Amino acid sequence: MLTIRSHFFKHFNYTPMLAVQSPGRINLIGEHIDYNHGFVLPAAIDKYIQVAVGKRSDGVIHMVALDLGETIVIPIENLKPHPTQWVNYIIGVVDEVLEKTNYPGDLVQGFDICIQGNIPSGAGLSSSAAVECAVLFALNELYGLQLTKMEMALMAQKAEHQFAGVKCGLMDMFASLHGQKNKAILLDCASLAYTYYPLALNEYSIILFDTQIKHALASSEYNTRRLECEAGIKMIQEKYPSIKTFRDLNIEQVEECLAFNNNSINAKIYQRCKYVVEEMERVQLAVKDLAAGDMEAFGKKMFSTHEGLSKLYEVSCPELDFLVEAVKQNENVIGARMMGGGFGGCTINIIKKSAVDAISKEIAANYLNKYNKPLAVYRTNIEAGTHLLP
Ligand code: GAF
Repeated sequence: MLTIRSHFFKHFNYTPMLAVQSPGRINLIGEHIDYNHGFVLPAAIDKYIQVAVGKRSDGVIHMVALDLGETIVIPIENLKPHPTQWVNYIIGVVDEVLEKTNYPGDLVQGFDICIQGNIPSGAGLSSSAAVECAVLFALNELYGLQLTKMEMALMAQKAEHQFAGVKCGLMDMFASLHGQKNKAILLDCASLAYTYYPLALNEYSIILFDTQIKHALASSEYNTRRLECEAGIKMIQEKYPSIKTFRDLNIEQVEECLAFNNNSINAKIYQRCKYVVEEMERVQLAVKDLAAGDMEAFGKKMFSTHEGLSKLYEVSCPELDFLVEAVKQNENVIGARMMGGGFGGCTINIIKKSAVDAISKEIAANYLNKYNKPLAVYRTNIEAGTHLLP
C-alpha cells in the first residue's frame, strides 16, 4: 500500500513538504453534552485521516481525495461553502485561517493536498473533524501559524458550523487534536479545562458495532436538539434569571419549570433538558468510577445514557436500540450505548476480551437476520492525537 507521501508524489510530481495524521474519536460518556456546557469523556482512536501538503504559487487549492477518487481545484480567494461536502472540511478551515488570523503570509498562494483515511464515514467516529484537524495542523506547520491545539479545535468547530452546516460542539475536534495513547480526556466544555484519565481496561476491550445506517436526518435533527436545549434554558430563565447554562441547573428546576406542560413542543423541550441534566450528573459519577477502576459501575451508566438518548433525547434509531438491547443481559458486556450524534452510526460496547469473538459473531448474525444488513465490528485502541508523520 502506498504511503500518503507517495500518493502525493504520484499526483503532483514533487515531494510533499509535510504529512499529518489525525484520528477519529470515541466518547465514553457525556453525549450531546458538549454544546450544553457540560463535561465529556472522549478518546482518540486507531482510525485516522492522513494528509500530505505542499505549497503552490498560483492561488488555487488542489485537493485529491484518494479514497473517493475525486479531485477538486478551486481558487483560494473568496471561499464559499461547496456542494461537495468533503471539500468543505478543507476549505472551511482554510477560510478560518485567512479570516480569523488575518493571515498575511503565502497561504494565499494556494497549496496542494492529498487526503486518505480509514475512518468509516457516517459511523459517528468523527471523520469530518479528523479531516479538519489534519488540514489545520498541516497548515499550522506549513505556514508557521503558531496556533495552539485548542485554538485549532475552536477554528475547526467554526469551519464545521459555517461550511458544513452542522452546529456541532467542540468535543470531536478537541479529542482528535488532544488524544493520548491509552487515555480518555475529561473536557469541561464550559471552561475548556481538561484532564487525562488512564484507561485501565484490563480484561475488557472497547468494541464498536456499526449499524452502517446513516440517516439523512442526522444533521438537521442535531441542530434542532441544540435549539431545543437553548429554548429550554430560556424558559427556565423566566423563573430563574440567574441561570445561564445547564451547569447552573438542577433536575428539580427542570421539573418545576418544564414538566406537566402538555403542549407537544414544550413536552419535547422538557424531555431534552431532563436528559441533559441527568447525563451531566452521570458523567460526574462515571468519572469517579473510572478513577476508582470500577469499570462495572461505569458500564452501567453507559446503559442509562443509552436509555436517555433513546427515550428522552430521541436521537437513537431502531438499529442502535436493537444492538444495545442485544447485549444488555450478557454478563460479558458491562456497558453499551449509542455513540456520537445518533440516528445511525455505532454503539460503543465494553466487552470482556475472552468473549469478544463469540459475542460479535452472534450479534452480527442476529443483526443481519433482522435488518438484512451486515454489521461492521471495530476493535478499538486508544491512540495519540493529531501529529506529523515521519
Ligand atoms: C457529534 C458532534 F459533532 C459533537 O460535537 C457532539 O455533540 C456529539 O455529536 C454528540 O455528543 O459528534
